[in-house]
Amino acid sequence: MSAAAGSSIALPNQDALAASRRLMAAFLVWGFSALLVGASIGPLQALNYAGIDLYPALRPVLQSYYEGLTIHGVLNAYVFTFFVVSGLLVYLPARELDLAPNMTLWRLCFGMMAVGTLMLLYAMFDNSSSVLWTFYPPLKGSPFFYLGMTIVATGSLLPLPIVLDLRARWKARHPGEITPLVTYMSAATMLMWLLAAGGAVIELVAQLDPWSLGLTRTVDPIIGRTLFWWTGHPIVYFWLMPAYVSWYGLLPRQVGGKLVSDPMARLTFAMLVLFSLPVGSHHQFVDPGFSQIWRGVLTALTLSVALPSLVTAFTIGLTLEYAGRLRGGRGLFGWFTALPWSNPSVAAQVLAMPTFIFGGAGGIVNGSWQLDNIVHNTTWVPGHFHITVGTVSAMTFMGIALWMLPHLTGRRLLSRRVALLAVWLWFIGMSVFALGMHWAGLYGVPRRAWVSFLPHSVYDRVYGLAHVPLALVGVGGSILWLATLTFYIVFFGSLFTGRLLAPEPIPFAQAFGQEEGHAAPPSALARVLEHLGLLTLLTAVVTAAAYIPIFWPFLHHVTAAPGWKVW
Ligand code: HAS
Ligand code: CU
Repeated sequence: MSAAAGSSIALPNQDALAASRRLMAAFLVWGFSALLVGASIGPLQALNYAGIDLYPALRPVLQSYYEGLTIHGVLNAYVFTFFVVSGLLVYLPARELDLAPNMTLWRLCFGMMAVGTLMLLYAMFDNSSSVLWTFYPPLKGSPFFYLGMTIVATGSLLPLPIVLDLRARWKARHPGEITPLVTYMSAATMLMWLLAAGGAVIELVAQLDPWSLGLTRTVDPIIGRTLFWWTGHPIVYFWLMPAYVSWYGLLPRQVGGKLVSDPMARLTFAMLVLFSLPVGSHHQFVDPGFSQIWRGVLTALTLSVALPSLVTAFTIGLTLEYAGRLRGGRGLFGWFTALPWSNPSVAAQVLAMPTFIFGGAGGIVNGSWQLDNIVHNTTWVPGHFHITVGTVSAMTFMGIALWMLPHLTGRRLLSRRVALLAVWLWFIGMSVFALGMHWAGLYGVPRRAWVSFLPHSVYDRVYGLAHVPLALVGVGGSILWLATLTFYIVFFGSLFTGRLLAPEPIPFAQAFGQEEGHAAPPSALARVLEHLGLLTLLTAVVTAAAYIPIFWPFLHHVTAAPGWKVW
């Protein structure tokens, strides 16, 4: 039951509810369809590292490893996540507050991202834009790629005014109360994204769009990269925070317990807003133009961004333990095995957690300047992000889809067993794959390399030492292919099943101290953290303080590079 239930706010009428359910379903289906295409290409890349080159068999659909990798990265990292997040961060707050969202803006968001996606698909599948997900200049793709990316990125900002409007309308009727938790977390995520998206939008509008259209002849690569990472680091929290919305705001009820601390959830989100922004250049430890002092500062700042996730590990860990003990779990780990593992939505989200412990530890290695010199640009880095975005975000979004599809469509899930099989296969496949990628990275195997294109004798000579980890990569990728297949049988199959007898509710969680239907008296911490506007302003100031010294010398020594097409 929502925190606002029982209050004087009128429910949106049935037509409005049905319309918002339909649009949310459209966001889910588009997002997951993008993941289907993106994820289907993944095993080819895994087999590439295992020395098996399947690309020649795929012409003319895919010309090269690099084309496939670009489609994989763009569809999974941008299109899948943006659609799912832009749906969830409007739908969940609107339902929590029992208010109708601004449907015009929400439809515009969907429409812009859909048009942008079609442009990206066109530019990628005609092999004009194999510039990978980071689209670093001076690699030069077609205008459709950059314009499509600009439209998708701009569209992804539209949930911000919608959620702020919902919050303002709710606050007008509840003077003095603090924002209900899911809405708070959604608004914080979107405010973070507003500040974060600035870098890529400036890069696209000021540099890459005019350059690809032929209006300018050259481009400055280091300014482009720095603008990219201003967005490219915090974007990972635009993938993570919506997963945390589910872990804090929904999962506690799904496991049959309560969230142990509402203020800790708010603190986590406030810290994520503040700490995500100034650290983007930790992706540039080996780029020229950064002083030693800056590299040291970036290392320290990066360690701070791990703090909110450490808080999450303890808060969610305790929340799960509480639920497990309520369910009769005993002993050191009995609570863990007592969780409702037969619920595939729960299994998907909880399995992502132990994986993320390793993802987080690897992140701390990456964030340490000296250690990053060992792993940078090796397969270690994609190993890291497959057990972060590829598990925490992807598995949590899958877990959400598994209760949300029945909730939205009124139809039952095709099969809980097949769904369970899918999430376990995803977990096992991703773990094996990531183990191999990290391990191979320590042998210096480069990321983003079409190694299987080499003659076998050369491949064996150069990568022979790493053959065990590279075989694991191939095996993990193949298991992931099975996981994808089984998940999509359930996902699409569930759109055509029989009707549910009773509607599937949204599992909004209660926190300790809250009674069903009544908001808790807010803690002092929650009251302080309620000032999201001030937090955003502070973050903007800190971000400017971090980036002005970085950009200043670059703007005074501009490099004019012509475009390259190397594929
Ligand atoms: Fe990262 C590179 C640093 C987190 C994604 N990262 C990447 C790239 C991506 C990415 C996509 O500093 C590659 C970009 C590219 O193409 O070049 N990352 C970090 C740090 C963190 C971190 C410090 N990354 C993420 C998340 C991502 C993500 C989250 C996606 C969603 N990353 C880096 C750095 C690089 C980098 C450098 C550049 C490397 C290079 O050389 O290029 C931190 O936020 C991590 C904090 C996380 C934790 C873990 C907490 C654990 C939790 C689970 C709890 C478990 C429970 C269960 C409750 C401290 C919350 C318990 C029960 C049991 C019984 C087990
Ligand atoms: Cu980063």
